[in-house]
Amino acid sequence: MSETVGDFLLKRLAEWGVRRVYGYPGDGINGIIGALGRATDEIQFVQVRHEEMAAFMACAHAKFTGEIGVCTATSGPGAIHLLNGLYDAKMDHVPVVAIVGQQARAAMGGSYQQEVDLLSLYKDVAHEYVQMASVPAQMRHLLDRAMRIAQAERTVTCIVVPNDVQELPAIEQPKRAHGTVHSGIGYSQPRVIPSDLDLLRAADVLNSGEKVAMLVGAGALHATDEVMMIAELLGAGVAKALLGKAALPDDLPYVTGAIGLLGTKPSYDLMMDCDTLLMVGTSFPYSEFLPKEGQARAVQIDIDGRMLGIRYPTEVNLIGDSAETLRALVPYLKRKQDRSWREGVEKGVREWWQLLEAKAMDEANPINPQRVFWELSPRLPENCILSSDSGSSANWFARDLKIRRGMMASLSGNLATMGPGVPYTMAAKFAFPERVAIALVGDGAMQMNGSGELITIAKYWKQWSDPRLIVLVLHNNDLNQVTWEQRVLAGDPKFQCSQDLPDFHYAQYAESLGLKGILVDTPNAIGRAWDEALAADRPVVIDAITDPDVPPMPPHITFDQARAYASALFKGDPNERGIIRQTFREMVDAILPSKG
Ligand SMILES: Cc1ncc(C[n+]2csc(CCOP(=O)(O)OP(=O)(O)O)c2C)c(N)n1
Ligand SMILES: [Mg+2]
Repeated sequence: MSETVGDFLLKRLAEWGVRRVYGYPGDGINGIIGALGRATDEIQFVQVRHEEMAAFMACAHAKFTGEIGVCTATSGPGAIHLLNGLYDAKMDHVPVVAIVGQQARAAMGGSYQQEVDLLSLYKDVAHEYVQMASVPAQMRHLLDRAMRIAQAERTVTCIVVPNDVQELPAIEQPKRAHGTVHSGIGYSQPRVIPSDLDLLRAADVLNSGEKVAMLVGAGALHATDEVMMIAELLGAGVAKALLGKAALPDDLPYVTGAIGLLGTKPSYDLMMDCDTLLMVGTSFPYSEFLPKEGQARAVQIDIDGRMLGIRYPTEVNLIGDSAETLRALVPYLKRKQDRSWREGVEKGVREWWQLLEAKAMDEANPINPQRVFWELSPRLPENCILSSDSGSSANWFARDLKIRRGMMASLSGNLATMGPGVPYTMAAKFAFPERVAIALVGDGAMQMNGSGELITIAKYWKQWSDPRLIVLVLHNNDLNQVTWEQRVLAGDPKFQCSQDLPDFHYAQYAESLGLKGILVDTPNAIGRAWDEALAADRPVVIDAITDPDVPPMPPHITFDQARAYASALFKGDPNERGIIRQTFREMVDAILPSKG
């Protein structure tokens, strides 16, 4: 059989260095799936339960490896299913290429079955590059450009391939003629450093401040040493945006941890009291957690000029790679002699960790979710990879987990979608089968799609050299994060019709799939459950029965929020008694942070 367009597409993908494609078949991509079947030595096809999961996995592959993630789906419904995961990648600025099928060319425009206008549908998510192949001679440059643009722009690109085109004989190299395109392979990241003049302007701002705050995000993940070096010179405290959790280890005394609604009090204090702000690789959105306009002079570093100067009126905007730019700044910076600001930050951080421990050890009914995270921290294996879902788990992930050097951690930062926890973790295992991967997810996210994807884990785990993949389910029978947002932000009591979740036995279900399931329903069993899961010979689901009345509250609440919250209770919240009990415990902790 001669080489088809589908075969050539895969050969070219392999030449680009792609080793894995996440997806789900359908007759819109028969010609590509058939080719995948012939190319198994080069590229592994990972079959998911739902195309959205394939896109989440491609996104997580990109986040954890720095390489392009690739996913594929059939025309119409399959392509539609991919979208949410693709938006996750686009909004968190990681490169993903989607290869989707389409009806045969002759049918298009005929309101044919499964014919969806994919170029229009994908025009937003893949706006940097979405193209359809009409003839075999296009295949080479469409793929080359999709791969290169995804990397150059750190975004999602898409190629649409009608199913009949996939089966045609390949044209690897178009004849040289007017109207043909001749493309090649390869992309290397340029070295991007601001000009000396701009570095000098930035240094001037940073040198003249006395109370320097730093905020680091995903763009600083590869700049740990540089961020530490600058923080040391400037006597700064460093707060972390959610996606930058792994940029700095939490055992550094001046790291104030997460910022924002899911953040910490020392991060809040850092921002409220600083006179100078240095933002590195972050587009953290909430202005109420940043200094007031006029309070601080600010410098921002980002590799993408479009992301500069949009969160705070920064005085100096540096386009550059974070590590390179910080290194280039060093010679211009003067070490701050007065360390009193830094000492104050460190004191706040010490007290905060004590408070968090006290909060985690509070009794709850039956389990305090904070304690589940608190007990995990010292047990985290070296180099493990953590993925959180959206929900209350993201609060405890952000605040309570003490990350160490060498670990990775991610979640859906900007889209903040439910559902990526389990697929991210699986992508982590495919990319790094020798490392432990842990998903931290709510029961709502588990019911939405994690439970389906456990079947995929059951299908593949034996391929991984270290089979340890752990899914922690916070089993609170509630869409807890939103229940609390409704109380605190809107002043509405819990609406059980929308917030209660049906009960489900996650551990038993895991066992039914040949995985290990551990039910944890008393606080004393938490540590043992983590030990057992980390020593297991197969993937584990920890089903932790947690208390929905423990408030996943911001570090401080405003007067309006407190009033809304109180009025929600007076309106007859079904959980009123439990909430008052837990809130009282938390208040006592804040007053007496070092109690037991
Ligand atoms: C796809 C999607 N739907 C809805 C939301 C809104 N939302 C954010 S968190 C959340 C609740 C999650 O519940 P669960 O997974 O049980 O976690 P919990 O907060 O209870 O720990 C909801 C509904 C979202 N972010 N994404
Ligand atoms: Mg829940």
